[in-house]
Amino acid sequence: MRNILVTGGAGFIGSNFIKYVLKNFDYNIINFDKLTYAGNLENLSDIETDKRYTFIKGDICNENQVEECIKKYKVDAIVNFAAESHVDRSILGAREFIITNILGTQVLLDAVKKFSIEKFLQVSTDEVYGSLPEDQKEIKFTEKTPLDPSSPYSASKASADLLCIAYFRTHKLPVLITRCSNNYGPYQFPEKLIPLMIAKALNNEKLPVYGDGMNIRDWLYVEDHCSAICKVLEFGKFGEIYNIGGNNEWHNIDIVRLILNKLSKSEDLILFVKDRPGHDRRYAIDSTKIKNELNWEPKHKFEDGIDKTIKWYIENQNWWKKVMSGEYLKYYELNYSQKIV
Ligand code: NAD
Ligand code: TDX
Repeated sequence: MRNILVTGGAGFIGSNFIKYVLKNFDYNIINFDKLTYAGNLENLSDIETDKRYTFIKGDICNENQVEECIKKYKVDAIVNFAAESHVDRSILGAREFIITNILGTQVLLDAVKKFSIEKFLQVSTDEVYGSLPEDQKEIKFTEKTPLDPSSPYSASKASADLLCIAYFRTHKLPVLITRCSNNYGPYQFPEKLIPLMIAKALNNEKLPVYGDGMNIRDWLYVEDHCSAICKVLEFGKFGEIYNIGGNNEWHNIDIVRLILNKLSKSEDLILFVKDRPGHDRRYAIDSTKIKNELNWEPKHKFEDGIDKTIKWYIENQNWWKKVMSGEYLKYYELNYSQKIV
């Protein structure tokens, strides 16, 4: 394995992954990204001149573009990050989610088959499992938990996972699937909880908390997700699913209070708004399998990761101020104007 095609590498996790791989491995990386609102080449400006890195603007739904890229760069493995990734946007309109997340994955799987690619890793999510009971802390998602997605986003990701497994069984494709919990860290688009709350607090604007703020998410620092993907890519068994999590459950409201506290801002900035429809109450990942079989563990403690993340958003205000404009403002108005009660 020498040449790795990373789809969606200009987004949050993909760009962190590319930097992690260039730092720790000797692979050539081809970043294939459509550059939607979430794709930003600035995320990669510090490595864009690395000889092992190439950027191609392309759409995973476009068979010709995908095939040309695979032929030209003699691709050995594919890691698929490319997706529409925001639950609230999937509630406002599901079509792009179905097209990119499902059809795009099918195009990639067919290309894996046609060009006998050595490995295909599908970056999936814990959201495919639906919601956990909040009062039974011993219950977590395992790889055997049935799929039960609640949003159009998670339904599209679950569909893509099923396609991957079907191609493994039917065509014997070298497929690997990872399902990770909520990531946080530098370069996360400020539509997601942690960067949105940091940006709002720094701007002294209201912080919109959905429902009662008691929903639970299991937070993992993005670099730990990247190291887990590398483990699975190197040592994972084809046809297998690997859950990845931080063993780090937080109520949303406590995350919001923590951010305000660290920025020395008043809790009066919190604004409870109407709940997200179909809002999953609790996510929690059981990572026993990846720990035992692939010897992976997260390295970052939440207290350190959140400090690093807040520091990054303080020091990179130009980055997030630029992306919180134009199309984003229209989305923000559409999503949040319906939620103010
Ligand atoms: P993101 O929205 O920040 O980035 C998505 C990237 O995909 C962008 O660069 C975008 O331009 C690109 N893209 C979108 N449609 C494309 C297409 N048709 N062709 C090529 N490129 C396209 O997303 P993220 O948060 O970095 O998530 C990356 C992946 O990880 C997604 O598959 C997501 O489901 C999964 N995931 C995310 C999290 C999380 O907490 N963010 C957790 C678990 C899994
Ligand atoms: O303004 C907000 N207010 C709020 O209370 C936003 C944007 C979110 N929330 C809540 C909803 C969730 O309970 O915070 C929690 C986290 O929300 P998001 O950041 O939108 O993440 P989530 O819906 O949990 O999904 C994320 O994790 C799994 C990623 O966006 C997905 O791509 C990934 O698959």
